[in-house]
Amino acid sequence: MTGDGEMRRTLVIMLVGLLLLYLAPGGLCQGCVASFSSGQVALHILAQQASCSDPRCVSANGSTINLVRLLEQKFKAELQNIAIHGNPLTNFYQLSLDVLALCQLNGRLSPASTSALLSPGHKKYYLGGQFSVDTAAVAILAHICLQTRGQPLPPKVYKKIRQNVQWLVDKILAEKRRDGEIGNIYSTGLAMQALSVSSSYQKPGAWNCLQTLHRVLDKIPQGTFKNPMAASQVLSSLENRTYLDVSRLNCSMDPDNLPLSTARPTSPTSRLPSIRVTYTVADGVNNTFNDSISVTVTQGSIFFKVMEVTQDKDPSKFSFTYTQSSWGPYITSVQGLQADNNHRTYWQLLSNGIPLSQGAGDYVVSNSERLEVKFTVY
Ligand code: B12
Repeated sequence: MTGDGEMRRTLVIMLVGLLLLYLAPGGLCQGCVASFSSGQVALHILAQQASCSDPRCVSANGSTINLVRLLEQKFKAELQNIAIHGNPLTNFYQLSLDVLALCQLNGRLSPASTSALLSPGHKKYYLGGQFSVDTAAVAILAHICLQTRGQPLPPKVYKKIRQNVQWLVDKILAEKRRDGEIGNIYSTGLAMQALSVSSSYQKPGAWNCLQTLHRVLDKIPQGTFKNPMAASQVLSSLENRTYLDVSRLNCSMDPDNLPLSTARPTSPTSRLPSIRVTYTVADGVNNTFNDSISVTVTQGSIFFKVMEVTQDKDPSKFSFTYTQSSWGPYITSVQGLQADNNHRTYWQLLSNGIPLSQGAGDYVVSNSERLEVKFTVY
């Protein structure tokens, strides 16, 4: 296969997952697109571009949508929200995705204000006191795009972009662990992309790419990337590609067939033993409640199952709501107490007091485990 063909195939696979997650069976519907967050529009644009469809001309219920124009509007709304409330409508991960997509598609974007927007800042790059490697990684890709898209930058802006990238690279490198992971295993793929396009900002030997690669490869057989979003975010770095390659495709090449695999039939499982776990729901912000229960579930059950079982047992204490997101079920309320982006509150998942690095739909619980969902400020 040609280099371009190969590159395209990788990008299509990595982004088509995202696309499929969002696309309604008959294509995009105009109402749905309008309700997308800015980052969702940005991901759509990258996915369309990676599959050689024009994001400026996407068919939706008989008419066409210009996703780049739409993203410009959504991005403007994010900036307005920051000006009024001090917070974006979403988060800085999505703002970085927005800049990345607008930059790649030559959308309207001021490099001067963008470099100020993505400059170092605690509220931007920290979630719950923890540096967000994922956010920093996408921000680096966005900055490198601005630097390399061929439009001359005023010296002051150029300098600001360099300073931002240097800070982000140093911060990411500080999150490198002995085993090669950067942040946690789910941020490692994005961090690899970012570090691979910013080598001129790193001292020689500052990052051992091969060690990180081996760490990721070792985790694949353990099912660590079974979640389609986790797979899509790690895949490009395994192929030595980055999201910046999306705009470097040669779409006049003959399209390669997409090797979409069909789901393997699962073999029937024999009766599994039961395990016992304790489950606590707590308001960690205003301390209005703290309720625990001990329940039995089948071995191999996910966190979400425990939540359902306890809800059935005692809905007054353990009722909850969730929304379906690209990563699976996202817990939005427990005992009627709603997470609220404007107040930076969310329902945090913990096991034996330690925050989980997977969601309720993926995390498999073990016998005697102390599970908790805790209302927390990030
Ligand atoms: C911002 C963010 C958050 C914010 C979301 C609110 C906000 N201000 O936007 C906060 C801090 C609240 C958060 C919470 C959690 N997060 Co988070 N989050 C992210 C981050 C950095 C960006 C998400 C985003 O905007 N994506 C772009 C938009 C376009 O996609 P989207 O699907 O529409 O985004 C929404 C959902 O992803 C949802 N969301 C955010 N995190 C998670 C986690 C899970 C498991 C689910 C189902 C949904 C979800 O919120 C997004 C905004 O509305 C990602 C990083 C990444 N690599 O993706 C991590 C990430 C998705 N989160 C992760 C985790 C583990 C969690 C928690 C489970 C942590 C915990 N121990 O409690 C909780 C979710 C618990 C719950 N209530 O169900 C992991 C998921 C890994 C995995 N294999 O499942 C990631 C990849 C970070 C990481 N490297 O570990 N998160």
